[in-house]
Amino acid sequence: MIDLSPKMQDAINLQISYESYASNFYLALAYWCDDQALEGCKKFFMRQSEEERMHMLKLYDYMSESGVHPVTPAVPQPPVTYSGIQAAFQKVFEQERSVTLSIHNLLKLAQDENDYNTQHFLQWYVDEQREEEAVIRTILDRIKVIGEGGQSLYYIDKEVDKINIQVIAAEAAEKSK
Ligand code: OFO
Repeated sequence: MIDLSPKMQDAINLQISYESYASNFYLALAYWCDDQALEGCKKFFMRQSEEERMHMLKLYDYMSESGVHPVTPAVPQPPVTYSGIQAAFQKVFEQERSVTLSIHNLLKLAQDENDYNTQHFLQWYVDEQREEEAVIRTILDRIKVIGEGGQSLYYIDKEVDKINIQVIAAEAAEKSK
């Protein structure tokens, strides 16, 4: 049984709400892409939405293992529309940066409390955030190179689809280790 302080329980519950929001944020974005006929981007965000849900569920399980009942959060409304695909990915980058910050704050709390189990548990999230930010940076760089006018949306969508396939392959390789 893991011993979680009341402060740590609250902080993990807050992180549950962030992961839950992230899952809905990506779901809404996937269907904005659907409206724009951006199939590759839609697939990318649908997978990301599933991943965020899995991140949330990992936190539920961690709380539950420690004998604490996790709180299922009310989730704020994510954005419904964007001015363009570059603005959408820029928003994604900001979203991921804010989650990275909250994971780092959680880790700092675990260190301050000498909670070694939670420090170890959170390392997975630290790595995950680093990888997610790197993927989004790559996409933003490619959008800058391709440009956003005329037929470039078609090429951006193809690039994002390609990157999505690479992410899925990398995850499968990681799981088979
Ligand atoms: Fe939960 O991985 Fe990003 O936000």
